Amino acid sequence: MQNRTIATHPFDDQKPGTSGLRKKTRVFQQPNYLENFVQAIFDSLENITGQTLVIGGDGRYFNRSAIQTIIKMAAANGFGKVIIGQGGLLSTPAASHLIRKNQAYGGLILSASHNPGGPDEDFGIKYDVSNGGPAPEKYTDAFYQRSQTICEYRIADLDDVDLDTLGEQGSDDFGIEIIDPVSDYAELMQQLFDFPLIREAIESGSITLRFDAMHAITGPYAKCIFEDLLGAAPGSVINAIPLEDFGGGHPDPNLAHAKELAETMFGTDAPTFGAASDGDGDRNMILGRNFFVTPSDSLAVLAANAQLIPAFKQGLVGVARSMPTSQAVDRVAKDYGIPCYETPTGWKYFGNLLDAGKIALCGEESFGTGANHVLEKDGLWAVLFWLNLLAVKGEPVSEIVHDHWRKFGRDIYSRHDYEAVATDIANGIFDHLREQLPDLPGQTFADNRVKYADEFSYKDPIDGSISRNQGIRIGFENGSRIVYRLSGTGTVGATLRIYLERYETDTSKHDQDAQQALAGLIELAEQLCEVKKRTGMNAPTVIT
Ligand code: VG1
Ligand code: CO
Repeated sequence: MQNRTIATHPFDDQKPGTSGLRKKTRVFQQPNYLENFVQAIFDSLENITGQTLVIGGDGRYFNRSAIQTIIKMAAANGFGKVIIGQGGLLSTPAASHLIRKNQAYGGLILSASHNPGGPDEDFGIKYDVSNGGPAPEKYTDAFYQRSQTICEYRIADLDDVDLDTLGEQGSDDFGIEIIDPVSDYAELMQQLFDFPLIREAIESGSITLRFDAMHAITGPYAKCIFEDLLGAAPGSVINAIPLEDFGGGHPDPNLAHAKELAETMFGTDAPTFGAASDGDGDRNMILGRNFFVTPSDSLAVLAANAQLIPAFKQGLVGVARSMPTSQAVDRVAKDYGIPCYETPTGWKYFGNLLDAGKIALCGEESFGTGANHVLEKDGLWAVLFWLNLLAVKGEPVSEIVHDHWRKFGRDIYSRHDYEAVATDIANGIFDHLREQLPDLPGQTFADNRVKYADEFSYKDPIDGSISRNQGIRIGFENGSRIVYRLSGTGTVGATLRIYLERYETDTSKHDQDAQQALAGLIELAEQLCEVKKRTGMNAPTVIT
């Protein structure tokens, strides 16, 4: 095997965001762009010689060719072995599991998650460390630093690898193993949940199921788990074949993008349970018949009922949520007397807490839920958790959530996204908000008296690292909150996210429409940030 060293020049924009580096596919396809970033990662890691690297992606356009390049670079940089999902496919949680199971050094996951795919859409790459979790900030900072000074990369003169044939290829000093992407993951799920009980509920017809894989990575996993192992009727998994462009849609599991599923679940003769996942399989959307479960509520319901699931028989040691996620799970933690941590947005901040055994369950408002079985959020795992719960309780989804609200109150919640805002306007909005922060506490807007107004920063309780500027929070005496953040996953301009929540204990008001219930806060949020005024947009691009 001949290694070559190729001269290159830095690109100035290789700073990883909330979850890896995401750019337009054509940016990644520029000569040396992918190579530079991969070499910057390899250069930042220590002692990789002879180690194992897991590689896989969500199957989007450019996945296969990126994987061929990465394999050759891994060989030239001294890795001893690569483990690759067949066809170059691995869901993010499955990749995390494989890293852990094989005691690999780390993994490279090719995905831009819920962003659309194709030659004119998005591509992405992220690195997971040996615990199977996303590289913490100290790594991603190092990757970026290295990318700014890089002047060469190393690549081996290897033939393209046959990604489709299972088994071992390669040589004694560089092993290449193509594995079935689904089987290890499906086996893990069977250890965590009561499959016979769920199967019985599905076979008896008490649970009827529709899962929308959105032409993304979870198709083959969902077919195996729901249809083959749990006996759901063939066709229960829709849009099951991963496509390079996800069929032209956004593989983003929300009511706006998972239209087909939403129509079914809110139509006549809806199944009792519906769910969807995103491009790389780490997000989940949960629906009942005629009922949408907000991700923040889902996290709280799972936390409150965790002991009904085999994996959590002993209860939870602690929970965590990202800062903008609603405070619903805090109420459960308080009731159970367990700690609840508040972290910045992005799964990488949960890793230390999970690893240190401080928490067993965590989640984000952006349709992400997960636990300590892998160190990524896990879409199908969350769906199985709900199925297990439904099988134990024998109640409809809406009843379970209403019961929860009766006990804990409802945190009425919504997120408004303004996409593709010009960067200078977005910065202006934040400067304007920052100027107001010192004067807000004590002011009253309608029935909302401001308790605190600040910019969130987080000190990791395990390694003491500090992450600043993680979003602006305005909290009110009555428990309501408005949070403003700029997205770190977009590829065009800036995306402003406004998170709104209001706490409601009056059960007669629990069925209110969230947009109506939050109307006052929505108006106040605009008054304070002026996004509509400054951009000329008259409505959010997406409301979830
Ligand atoms: C978004 C979500 C965040 C999530 C991240 C990655 O980030 O808000 O909660 O962790 O996507 O999820 P941002 O910076 O755009 O708000 V995924 O499924 O895209 O890997
Ligand atoms: Co994702």
